[in-house]
Amino acid sequence: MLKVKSGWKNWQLLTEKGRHIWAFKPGSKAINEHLQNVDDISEQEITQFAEDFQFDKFTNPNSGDKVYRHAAINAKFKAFAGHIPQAANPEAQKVTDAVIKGINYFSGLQSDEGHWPGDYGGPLFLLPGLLIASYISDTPFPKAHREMMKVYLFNHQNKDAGWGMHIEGESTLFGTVMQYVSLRILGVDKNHEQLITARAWIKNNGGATGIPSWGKFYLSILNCYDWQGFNSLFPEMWLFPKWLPIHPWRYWCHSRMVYLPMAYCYALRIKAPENELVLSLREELYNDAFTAINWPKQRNVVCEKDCYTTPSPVLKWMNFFTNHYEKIKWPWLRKKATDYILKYLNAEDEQTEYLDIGPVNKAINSICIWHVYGKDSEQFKKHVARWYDYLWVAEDGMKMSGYNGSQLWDTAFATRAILESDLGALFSATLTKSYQFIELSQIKAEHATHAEFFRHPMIGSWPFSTAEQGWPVADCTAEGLSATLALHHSDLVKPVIEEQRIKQAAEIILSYQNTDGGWATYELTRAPKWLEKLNPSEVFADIMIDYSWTECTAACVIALLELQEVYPDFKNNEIRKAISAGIDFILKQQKTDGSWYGGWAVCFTYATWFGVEALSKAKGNDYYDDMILAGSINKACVFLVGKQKSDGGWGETFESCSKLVYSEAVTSQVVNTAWALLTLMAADFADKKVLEAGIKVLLNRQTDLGDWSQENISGVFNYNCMITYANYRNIFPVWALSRYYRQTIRNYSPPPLKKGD
Ligand code: LAN
Repeated sequence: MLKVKSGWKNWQLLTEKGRHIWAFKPGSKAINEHLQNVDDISEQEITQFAEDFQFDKFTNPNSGDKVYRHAAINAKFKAFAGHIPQAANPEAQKVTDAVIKGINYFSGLQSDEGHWPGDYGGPLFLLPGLLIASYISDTPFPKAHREMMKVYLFNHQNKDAGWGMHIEGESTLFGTVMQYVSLRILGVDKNHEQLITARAWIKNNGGATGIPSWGKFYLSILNCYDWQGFNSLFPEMWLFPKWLPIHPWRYWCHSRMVYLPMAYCYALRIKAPENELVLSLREELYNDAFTAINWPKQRNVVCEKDCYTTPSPVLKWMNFFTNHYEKIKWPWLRKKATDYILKYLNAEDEQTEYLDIGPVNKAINSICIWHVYGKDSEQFKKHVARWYDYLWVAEDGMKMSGYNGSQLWDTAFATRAILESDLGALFSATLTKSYQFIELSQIKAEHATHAEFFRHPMIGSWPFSTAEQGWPVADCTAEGLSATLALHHSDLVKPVIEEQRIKQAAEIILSYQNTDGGWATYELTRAPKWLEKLNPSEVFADIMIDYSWTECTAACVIALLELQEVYPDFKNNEIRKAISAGIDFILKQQKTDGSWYGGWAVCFTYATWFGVEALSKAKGNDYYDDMILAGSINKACVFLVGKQKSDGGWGETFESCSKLVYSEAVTSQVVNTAWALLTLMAADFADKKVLEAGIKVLLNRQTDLGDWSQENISGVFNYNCMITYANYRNIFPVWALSRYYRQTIRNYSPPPLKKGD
């Protein structure tokens, strides 16, 4: 058994319908009761944290989700006791055993309600926002949490004493100042060794005046930066006529929902009261005296190390006008704008049970709601209760997740991975639970205010995390549907998602298709591409509108193809057209070297897998010219074979995402290897030696229990920020091995199963 360190044991994950929160020594199991938590940590336990949560960033900045996994495995793990099929030769037996071991281990991590909780950290600018919300509202986290957050922040300091924008990134001013301020909020003395060196980093890089705009925003809230040094967010734009292409209802929902509360804070110039910490930070963060800084001049100053997207001349020109408008603004118009924004904030809170669409607006909405209704208001209390949904404990400490989890997404992938071969039938109990969770997560009702606040229709859709968070996503709907169809097809579960709900999901997918033939993330593309010229973030690219993506498109095409197999008469013409247009889009995205760029995971191996999976599934079915499909698939294979490393695996670094060129990792990575293998097998790649060499990497890296080690970070958003998908290291190797088993070994039919086995 895995040894659970004593400091880790005090942390327990409580889950309920996909909701998960980490609790320090929970007396009772109920989440809501536990949230009344008390500060019950002893000095001895704090010292224990320091010993038990050691982590070496310089060996690997990615934690392995060991706290959750060790506890889950100790509680639930049983070596596989079922019938192990005998293969024809030892090599084939190894693969068979690895698939069974891999699924068996992963089943041990499944929660009682059927999903796979996991670390979804990575970005380093999230926890600081939440800490600033807790600080300004004077609502501190329990001491045990605060201690664990410190552990995390200290653990991720780079060798040069700064912090990156994400755990693998080189130091940036944004990362460094935000972690520095967080540690100070958490009570760390400015003379702490790690803060002295961090301060030197900040000062050597020009001081906090050069922090990117989101940092300027947070520091202004904290009263450690002057609002005058912040470009106007022009709250009145919410009163524009809706037909204008620049009306914010047309923005990508994440930008819309972040700039909304930011505009509110800006309009009211919300800031913490001056106190000892604030005054001290003003001295600690700048090269000049705070009062001597010419703030308006700092608006566009951004440290070179941070700048990813240079502000366009159009944006500068717009800022010039909006900044001037601040001097002459009409109070009644401003009031009208902020009233509208507040109404919208309340609607977002209510529609998501106060989870909000993501970690950034979660923190900023909390600040607005605290400011408007006060600390004792019901609304604010509801916000605070949901702060915990975003916190995660791993061996590197307590972090803020990039979402309230990746529950549905991981469950859908895991289900399909397990069902890839007959061996999945040996795990019908796991699949029954996955099915329950998938069923639970499908969205069944519309909010009363959905149209008023520009939400895409959602009945029948699936979200990325949980139904209560409830923002539908196009490709999550596709994955939810594919997993459901695979489960129904397997005959291992009793179908409770009826035909009508399957068709609703298909209709939602159709409703999401853009005129370019592709699918975007949460909504249709609502404005032209030139709106990107107004991207004010400096640190992210392509955030202004919801773009069509290869991965999202492929997932939707695949789900529709699978639907056609089962319900050929349902909207046949419409679906066929949608599929063909989707394929067109995918083909257009292919690069001349045969690869596809991945926008949501690292990187070319990911999107190439999606592209090829969709095209090969469509082949031979009259949806498209098969010669063209074959040509494209072939090019993709040539690309992948060219990238195979000498050990037989594949490996990319996150720089593939930010630099847009394939960046080879020093060692091969099991997740990239699995994607490449899945692609080649989907393409029926002829040279089996290539496959065998890749499969060997997966086999050799599997641990005795059936896990794989955490390697490089796998996820990304907006090109420049990376995000952890802790379950990918299990899902994709299992999937690839299962496919290999199915294609090359399958000489075995599982014994008839009792359902619920
Ligand atoms: C996600 C996570 C899931 C991801 C996929 C489903 C994998 C993708 O195919 C579509 C886009 C989506 C839904 C996605 C979009 C951007 C998110 C929400 C995230 C990467 C998780 C966190 C990120 C969010 C924007 C983080 C907050 C940062 C801001 C810049 C607002």
